Amino acid sequence: MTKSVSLNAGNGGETHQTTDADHPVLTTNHGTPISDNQNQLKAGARGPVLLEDEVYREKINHFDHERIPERIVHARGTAAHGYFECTDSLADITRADLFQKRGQRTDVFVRFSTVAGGAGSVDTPRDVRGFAVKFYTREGNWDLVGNNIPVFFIQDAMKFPDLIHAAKMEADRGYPQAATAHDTFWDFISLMPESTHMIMWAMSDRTLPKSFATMEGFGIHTFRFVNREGKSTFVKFHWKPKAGLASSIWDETVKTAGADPDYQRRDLFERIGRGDYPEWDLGVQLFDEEFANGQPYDVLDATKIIPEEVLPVRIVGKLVLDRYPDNFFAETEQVAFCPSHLVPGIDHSNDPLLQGRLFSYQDTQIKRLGSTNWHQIPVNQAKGREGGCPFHNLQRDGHMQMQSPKGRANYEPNSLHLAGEIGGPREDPADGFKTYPAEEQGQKLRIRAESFADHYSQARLFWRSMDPAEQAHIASAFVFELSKVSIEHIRLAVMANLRNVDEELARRVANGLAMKLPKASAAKVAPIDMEPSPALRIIRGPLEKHTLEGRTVGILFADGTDASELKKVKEAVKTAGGRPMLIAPKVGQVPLSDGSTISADAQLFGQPSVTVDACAVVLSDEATAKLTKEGAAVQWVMDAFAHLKAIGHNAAAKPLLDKAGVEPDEGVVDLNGFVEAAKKRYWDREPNVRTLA
Ligand code: HDE
Repeated sequence: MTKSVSLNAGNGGETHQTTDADHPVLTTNHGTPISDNQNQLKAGARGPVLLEDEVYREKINHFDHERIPERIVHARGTAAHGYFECTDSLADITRADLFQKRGQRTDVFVRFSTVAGGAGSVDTPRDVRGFAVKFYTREGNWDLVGNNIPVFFIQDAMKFPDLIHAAKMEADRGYPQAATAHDTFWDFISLMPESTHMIMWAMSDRTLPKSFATMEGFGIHTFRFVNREGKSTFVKFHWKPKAGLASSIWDETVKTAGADPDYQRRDLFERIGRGDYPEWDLGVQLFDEEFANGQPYDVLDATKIIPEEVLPVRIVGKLVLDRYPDNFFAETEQVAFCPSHLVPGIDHSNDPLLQGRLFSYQDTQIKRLGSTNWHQIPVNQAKGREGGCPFHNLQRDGHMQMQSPKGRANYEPNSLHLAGEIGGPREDPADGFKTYPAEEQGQKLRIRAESFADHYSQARLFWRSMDPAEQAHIASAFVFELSKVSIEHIRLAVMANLRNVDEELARRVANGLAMKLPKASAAKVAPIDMEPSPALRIIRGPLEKHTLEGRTVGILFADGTDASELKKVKEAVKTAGGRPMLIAPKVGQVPLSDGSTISADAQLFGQPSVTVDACAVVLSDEATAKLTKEGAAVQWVMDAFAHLKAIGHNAAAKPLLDKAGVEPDEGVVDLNGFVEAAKKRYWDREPNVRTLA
């Protein structure tokens, strides 16, 4: 029903809403049309408010209950719809529906998140990112709940509450929010040598992804594929970003948090909005028992990778995110993932971290969403076989039951169908999900396998595989984080562990802290030198991409800027696939050299250069003279230089660059060479702009 609403709804409470369009009539939750949405019901114009006002009570009551518990971890996130397309059939390896036919598409919903911060924290702390994918396959929902780092801090789920308590805000003071640089986190890490490999990743640029679209994803654990003949193959899952791997610089990410706390969710939203859909290849590492037994680590240990150079990643599909949710709460908040949600053809391994997760997620969803019926929330519903009901079973009732199943038979076996009544669904022994019948035997023990005991070889592998620029970032991150640790013995214990990773790393950290190196901690298993894996690099690694596609170029201009120069840069950026963003001291109509005016996309003070990938400065002599006295403009250029971005400028802008301390190098160019230069960061500049450990 639609009707136009009147300007002064009810008897007072003026509003300035437009009334010319047709709007649906505002009603209560129970459908009663509302005549006045501005005023409570009162006894007289200046009298007391009446308790009988159901319209007000319902509205405020619903509002009071708007918040649900935030996720205990991964509270802050954003999500998108899309599809998975099989590009290489795995029909011989798994019977999972989504991998059968080349070209076959499966709908997905993907949520990205930070781990430690609350829902209202920022997007760009140093933190692991969640990469959770719900595949709505024709044989049920499969949740691949992964991260952007292929290993984890702990080997056994028993330690998860301890890890998270140590990482989150300290119990007595309620801070720091979304940060690992504090005593309790490092205390825990220092006492858990098994966390050493993951902490190397956490201190690397991997925890500073530039955007969700430019990070890898990993299923982490070893899973099983099972084919139609019941044969099992072990599998590890990898998501490889089409936009390439790109991270931020620590100083940049800290400033981004202030400039735009929503930087990464905005980026995802805007990419999808402009049709620049984030895309990943899905790769698998497939192996058998014999391969597993031949490795110098246990494939069931989630603190270990299988280097890609040892076992190549085979690309079997692609993931495209092409639709933003209509409503953040209904979809992104209410989506609920469970690693225990499998489909025929995919099964778990005995990884004790994975096994522990199988219980935790269903448990937390019931708490968070308030009912065992959370699977009926649209974003969580199995879409099921074409034309069919999304799910059929005999589970009944519970809070917020949305279905009204027909018939008497809510038990099985039953024979009511013989009496012409509804008999209900039945199991399918031929095609239903079957657990892989792995042989198991042994005593019941609380024990860690001896094969999990090497905590340092892969941490060393990671360090030795890094580009020198990345090594400097890692050492500096340790120095920064440990500088925030106030208890000396914790710092020493961390350094004692680092000596088992690499003596030079430990020395650089000790130098950065101006502390003496302690003795190495006792390593249960002496680390070995594994062959370095260049695939682990971001900088100068196989997935680093020099491009403007998907990237934003900030163009700083002002009153009097040469109109043709401005137009030329803007067009050149567009032609190269980039997104030009015009930034000026005032956003309205900015007069240019030829008498025309143009509006800016953003104001200088609100759009610091940390928010863009490359920078152009196109100014007139007069504007430059003014802006050299404007802190925000000087800082804009100074940060662009310090964050190793390309800076293209016209001759008139040069004094601003000088004021900002910009020194000539191959990334500082005139406007003609700018677009080519803008496609990358200038890592070689870094030693000139900051002291690294
Ligand atoms: Fe999670 N994790 N986790 N986790 N996890 C949750 O489930 C848990 C682990 C991951 O966008 C919670 O719905 C345990 C590894 C992601 O909604 C909770 C253990 C990996 C998300 C939970 C782990 C992850 C979660 C909190 C140790 C990478 C966000 C809210 C055994 C493979 C999903 C929720 C989303 C969320 C438990 C370790 C990834 C409490 C017990 C390893 C991406 O159930």
